[in-house]
Parts: sequence; structure tokens; C-alpha cells
Amino acid sequence: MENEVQKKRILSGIQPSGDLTLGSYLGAIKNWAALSNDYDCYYMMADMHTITVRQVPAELRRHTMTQLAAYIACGLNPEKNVLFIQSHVPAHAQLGWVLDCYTMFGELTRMTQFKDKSAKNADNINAGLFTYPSLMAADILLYQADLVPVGGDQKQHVEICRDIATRFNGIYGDVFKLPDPYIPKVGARVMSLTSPESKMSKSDKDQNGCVYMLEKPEDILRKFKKAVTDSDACVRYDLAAKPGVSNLMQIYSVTTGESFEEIEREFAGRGYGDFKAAVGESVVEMLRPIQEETNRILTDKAYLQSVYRAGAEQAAKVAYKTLNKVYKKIGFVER
Ligand code: AQP
Repeated sequence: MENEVQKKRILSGIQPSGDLTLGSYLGAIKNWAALSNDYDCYYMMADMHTITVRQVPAELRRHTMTQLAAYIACGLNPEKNVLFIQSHVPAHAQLGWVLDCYTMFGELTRMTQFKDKSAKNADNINAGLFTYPSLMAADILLYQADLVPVGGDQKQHVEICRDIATRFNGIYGDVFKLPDPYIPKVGARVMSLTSPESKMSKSDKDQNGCVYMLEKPEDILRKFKKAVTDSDACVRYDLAAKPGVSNLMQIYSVTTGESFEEIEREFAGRGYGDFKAAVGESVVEMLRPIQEETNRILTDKAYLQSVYRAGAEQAAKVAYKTLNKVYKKIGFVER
């Protein structure tokens, strides 16, 4: 007799809104790969979220496929993880609409991402950008996820998801499992190399602040050499007073496994030049095998297609089970 303990379930995703960055890797994908053995994992390319900001269609397709190849190259084995494209499982849009009707206008206006993105896209403050959190709640709740691995910036969206689920469960009984955010201790917020007070983002206009996962080594090294520091000339962790240096220390700590104290000792009495070069080298070495593998996988279109098709099929099975339950609870007539 099989007596397997039910594994906890994980759902997460990244928007194919640009080339993946070091932030996407350290804040998300790297941690996902470490979870595959212990959890039942669902990872998506969140293309539906991506169109809240205007995209070039061919680029969106390219980013989606590259992202899938990168997921696999980073160690997300499609045999052990369900890898799928969000728009291939229409239940996301269907539950998203239902949850829109259980999400309050006031709640959505408090979301920092909405405020940030509407400031950045003042000519396109669309309804989708505003209701992004209820679609994200649908993504998570469809799979009855226990945990949602996200960078620190997405914590607020997991919290509103819990609020929406609690409200819905309060009316209809225990339909949704309440998910918890799962935030890495180091790497949760990789900041821009040129303006370390803002997050490193795929869609950042300032290319020098952003290190891309598939970028050429010489460009990566150049960007780290130019990274903003301070006039203190001392490698010391102090997020408030030394945001640039602290960001570089965080990156170096994840790539080498050294603690902040060890890094401070290693670079004591040495200039920032040495330190920045070392951080750059460590990132290049970390990304080298991932870049080679991503480029190799990208040449095999048939394989990528088989992965996302199988992923959508597996995801849909779980998603529709939840959606059917929701439809029944709210009073929709069964088809
Ligand atoms: N700089 C970052 N540091 C740590 N984690 C990060 N994440 C993104 N950037 C960083 C984490 O990656 C996951 C996917 O995020 P997303 O791409 O779906 O949305 P985002 O947070 O809006 O990412 P970007 O790069 O900033 O995209 P754009 O520029 O399109 O808005 C999330 O878990 C996020 O925390």
C-alpha cells in the first residue's frame, strides 16, 4: 500500500515582459530550483499579466520562450515541475473575473506596484494594471497553493490574495487554501546597479543598472565596474547609509555563499575597484553554465513546445477542479 505524504504545493511565475535579470534569477528562479524535490511545483510564464503594460507581440513571444528555456536551464526539470504558459490555461482569466467581484476598489488603490507602474506608464493606466492583484490571486488560488515564492516586492500581492480568499471563504465556506509568501533571506530584493534605491527590473529603461541573465560576460563585468557605490571606500553592510555597496554585498553573498562578515574581512583595506570586479566575476561564473544551457535548449523548438503543452494539460486539471467548485458555490448553472 502506498502511504505517500501529500507534498505542499507551490505556485509562482514571472512576467515575460523583458529579458530576465539577475533579480529574476536571485529573487525567484534560483530558489524555485531548490524546491523541486520537496514540493509539488507549478511555475508559469505570466504572459497575461505582461500585457498590463504595452508589449511588442513578437518580443512577448520571444521572451516567453526564452523564459521557459531559462527555467529549464536553471534546474527546473519539466518532469518534476509543471511549467506552463498562463494564457494556455483559461481558468486564470475565468477565476480572475470572479475574484474581481470580490476585491475592493480601496484595496487595489493601496498597491504599491500599481502606484509605481502607473507613474511609469502614465499614458496607459489601464484597468488590467489596476486589477493585476485579483488575477494574481486567481493564479495562486486555482492551484490551492500552500506557498508562493516571491521577491520582497511581491509580498503585498500575496497578502491581498489572502484577504480576497478569506473574504470568499467567509461567504462560501472553505473553498480556497490560504497561501503564505516564501521570501528568500538574501536576494529578495536585488537593486539597480546605477540607482540602488530602486529594484532591478526587466523593463528598466536604464540598461546599465540592470544585469541580464543572458548578457555577454564583458558587458556584465563593465556594468559591475561602473556600479554606484559611495565615498566611504569601505566594504561594509549598511543598507540605509550604503545602499550601493550593500546591494553588491548581497549579490556577492548569494553567488559565493560568503556571509557579510566574511565579505567585509575579505575586502578590508582594499578599494571598491577590487570588490566590484570580484562581484562581477562571481556573477559571470554563476551565469556561464545557465547561459550555455539556455541557448542550447532554445534551438530545440519541438522540445519546448512539448514541455509547455504537457504543462498546460497538467495545470488545467488542477485549475478546473477549483474553478468548477467556485462556479458551483457562487450559483452559476452547471453546463
Ligand atoms: N530585483 C529583484 N530582486 C528580487 N526579486 C525580484 N523579482 C523581480 N525582480 C526582482 C522577483 O521575480 C518574480 C517575478 O517578477 P515579475 O517579473 O513577474 O514581476 P516584477 O516583480 O514586476 O519584475 P520586474 O523585473 O520588475 O518586471 P517589470 O519590469 O515588467 O515590472 C517575483 O517573485 C519578483 O519578486
